Amino acid sequence: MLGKKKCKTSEDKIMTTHHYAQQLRKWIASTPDKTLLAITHDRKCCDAMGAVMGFAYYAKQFGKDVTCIFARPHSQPMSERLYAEVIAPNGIMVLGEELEEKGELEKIIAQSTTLFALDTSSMQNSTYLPTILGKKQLKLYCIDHHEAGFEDIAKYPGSDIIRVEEAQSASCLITNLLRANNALPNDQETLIALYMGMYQDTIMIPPAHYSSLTTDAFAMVEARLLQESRQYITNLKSTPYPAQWQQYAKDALFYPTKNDSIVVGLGIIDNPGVVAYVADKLLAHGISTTIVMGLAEERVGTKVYRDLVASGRSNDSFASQLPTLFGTVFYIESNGRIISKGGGKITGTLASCAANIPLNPNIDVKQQWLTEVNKRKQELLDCNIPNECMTFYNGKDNGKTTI
Ligand SMILES: [Mn+2]
Repeated sequence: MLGKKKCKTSEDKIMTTHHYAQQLRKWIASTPDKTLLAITHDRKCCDAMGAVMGFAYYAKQFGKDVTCIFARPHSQPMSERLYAEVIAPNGIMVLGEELEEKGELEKIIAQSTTLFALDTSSMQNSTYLPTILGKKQLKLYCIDHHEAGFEDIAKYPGSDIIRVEEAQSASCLITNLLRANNALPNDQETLIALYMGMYQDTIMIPPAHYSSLTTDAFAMVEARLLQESRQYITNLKSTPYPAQWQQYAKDALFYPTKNDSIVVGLGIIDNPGVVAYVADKLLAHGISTTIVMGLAEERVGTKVYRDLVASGRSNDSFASQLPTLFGTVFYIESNGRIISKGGGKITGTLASCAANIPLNPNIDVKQQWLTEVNKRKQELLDCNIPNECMTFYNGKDNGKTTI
C-alpha cells in the first residue's frame, strides 16, 4: 500500500502529500451525500477533534456539512475542555450513545452512502465503525496516522485509505493535505483544534523527534493563530487534572523504588483518562516501562459501560516489544475468534500503547475486575517484562496489594 511507503527525500514527501491531497479532494467531490458521515475512535482526543474540524472546514468548500459520531463520553480534562468550549457549540461531533437513545442513528445511516474514518483505521477501537458498517454497506474512506492494526479497515471491501504514519497526528496530516490543496483555514476554531490535536499527540515526543510534516504543520497553524487564540491555547494546555488523579499516581509510585518496570492495576475508576495519566506520571518519575490497568465504569444516560482500560509506556529496550505485547495480551474472545483490543506506536525511543476491553454489562464489578486483571497479569508475566513489580488496588474500598 502507498501509505506504508517510506519517503526518502523531501521531494518524495511533497509528491506523496500532493497525491493524497488530490485523493482527498476527489473523495469529497465525488460523494453524493450533502452531509458527510464521519467517525473517529472512541473517546474523543484533541487529535480526533482537530482532524474532524480540519476535515469539516475543507468539506464546507464543497458545500457539504459533516456529522462525526464518537463513542463514550470521557477523555482527558484538556480534551474535555476543548470539546466543551470549541467543538460542541458547532454541533459537528455527536455522541453515538445519545443518537441511539433518541433513535436517530438509523436515520443518519440510511441517508448516507459514504463513511469517513478520521484518526482511526481500526475496527477494534471505534465502537460505531463496526456498528454502522453492520447496518449498511457504505463506501469507506479513512485518514489516519496509526499503523495498520489487527482489525484494519483496509480489510473492509471498497475501502480506501490515506495513511501517513510519519505525520505523527491526524491533525498534522490534515493540515498538510489542506496546504497542498491551497485550503489552509484562517478560521480560529479550526486552527485551535488542529494545533491542540498536534500538541496532544506529540506531548511526550521531544521536538528533536518531530517529523518534518509535524514541524511544517505546527509552523503553518501557528502563523495563522491570532493573539487571543494563542492565549486561549496557553490556557488550555494548563488545564488541571482532578486532584484525585494525583493520588492514583502517588499510590502507584509508592511500591516501585528499585524496579525499572512496573505493572499497576488501579481498581475501579469513573474516567478512563486516569489510566493514561498515571502511565505518563510514572514515566516522568523515571520508571522506564509501565503498564497501567483500570476498570472504567462510565454512565451515559441510563446506560453503564464497563471496560478494562490499559495504557503502556516504555522508553527503554523493551519499547520495541510493547505495541505487540498490547496487541497480544489485551483481547476478547468472540465466536471462537481472538480479537485484539490493544496496540500502540513507537516514536523515537518512546512506545505509547493503549487497550480497551469491553466487559459484560451484567456483572459483579469487583469480581470481574479481579478475574480479568489476574488473567492479564498472568499473560504479562508469561511475556517476561523485565524486573517487574506488580501493584494492584482492589477497587474503591482501598484494599491494596502488591503481587
Ligand atoms: Mn491521533
